[in-house]
Amino acid sequence: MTNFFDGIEPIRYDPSAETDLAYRHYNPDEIVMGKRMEDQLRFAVAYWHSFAWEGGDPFGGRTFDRPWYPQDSMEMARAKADVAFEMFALLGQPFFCFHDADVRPEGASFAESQRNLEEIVDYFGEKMEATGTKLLWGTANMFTHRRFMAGAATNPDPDVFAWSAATVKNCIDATKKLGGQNYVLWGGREGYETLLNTDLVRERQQAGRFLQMVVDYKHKIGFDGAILIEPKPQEPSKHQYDYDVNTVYSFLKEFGLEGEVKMNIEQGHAILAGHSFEHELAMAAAFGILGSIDMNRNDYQSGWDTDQFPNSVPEVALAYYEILKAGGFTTGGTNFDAKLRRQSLDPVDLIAGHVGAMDVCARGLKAAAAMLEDGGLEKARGERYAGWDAPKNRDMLENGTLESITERVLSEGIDPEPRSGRQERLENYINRFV
Ligand code: XLS
Ligand code: NI
Ligand code: NI
Repeated sequence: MTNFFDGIEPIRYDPSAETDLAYRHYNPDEIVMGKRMEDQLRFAVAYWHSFAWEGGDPFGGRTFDRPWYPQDSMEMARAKADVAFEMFALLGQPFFCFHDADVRPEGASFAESQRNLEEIVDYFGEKMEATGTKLLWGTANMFTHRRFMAGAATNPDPDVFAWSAATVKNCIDATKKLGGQNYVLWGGREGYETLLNTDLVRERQQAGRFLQMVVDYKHKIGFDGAILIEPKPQEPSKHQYDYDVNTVYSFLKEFGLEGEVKMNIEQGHAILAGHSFEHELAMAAAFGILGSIDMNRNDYQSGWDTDQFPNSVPEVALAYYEILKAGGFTTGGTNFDAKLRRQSLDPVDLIAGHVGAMDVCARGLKAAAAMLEDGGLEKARGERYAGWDAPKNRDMLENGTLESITERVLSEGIDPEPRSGRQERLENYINRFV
């Protein structure tokens, strides 16, 4: 045991607790729509923000003071892992997620980085065995190091493409070895800053080939988790190729991968793309590619990906509504790709951030389940489209032509009668549950 979280007891479900370090809504064993709440929500801690990020922003460096800094040796990597797994246990967190660069020091060569990763993966394996914590997903950090400044798979330099392919291979191997349930690709720098120096046709081709290789490798080694792409419109690239769910879906179609790859959808990224989170979730569900979520929000005034813990029950409820409606998570879960504010220096802040977020999600999940069970929204939606149930209208959609429909409009004297969309009444309805 380290003494990092000294004085903090394991977090329990206790609605009448006096401390803020208790779950008031997250009750892992409570049944929500036929499943334990823990199995519906499938919470994960993001290793990078909680343990590797040092509190910097564009105007200032490190604010946190952690015993595993500087993060440049295997000894420190193990010290960091010790604390991480203690936090998972305190929270009762079933899952975590990591990038290679979060967990191992960068080596002097590719081979040394690879050895470092293998070593820490073995260390993780022992800890996972001992604590029961599972891996929701693994991923590669192909955006921080300067070699990736012009992209990874989409880099103009074939050597960077090669380095990236080898990196992803190692990270999929690590994920498989740890029983990871998904492998995520977020294309942080798979985009461009200026068209003046960019061949976007070529770069998209490279990204498509790269993803085909990832899928081939997954099948070759028998990794049975899902491959997920995490869309984001910009930041750090000005224009990212994986802008939003719709853009990624057409990319998957173009490269014949739509049956192979699903989405990891992040709340904050959806907003940056000019959508709501529930829009992105519903779109993915419609395409059959809803995989997992990053449940972290942004500051609505700043327009940046500020990665804050969620704290709005109504927003979260609408997201889980779409997820439950689509049948709930299978391999996916709720990852908190969230970091503390840089003034939140204390170990207890790290715990409190997660406790609050889990409670917000639990409340949202319960509200979403109640809305689905009540059926009010689906009933209203059904009524709105009921005209399409009439055989002649179904026939018009399936077999009509512009001429035959014109004929109908004239012969039946069709004259549409506008009807209320009832938005306010539906908003009031939602408010009864959240
Ligand atoms: C950054 C992304 C990143 C991915 C994992 O905006 O959200 O954290 O989730 O690479
Ligand atoms: Ni993000
Ligand atoms: Ni993310």
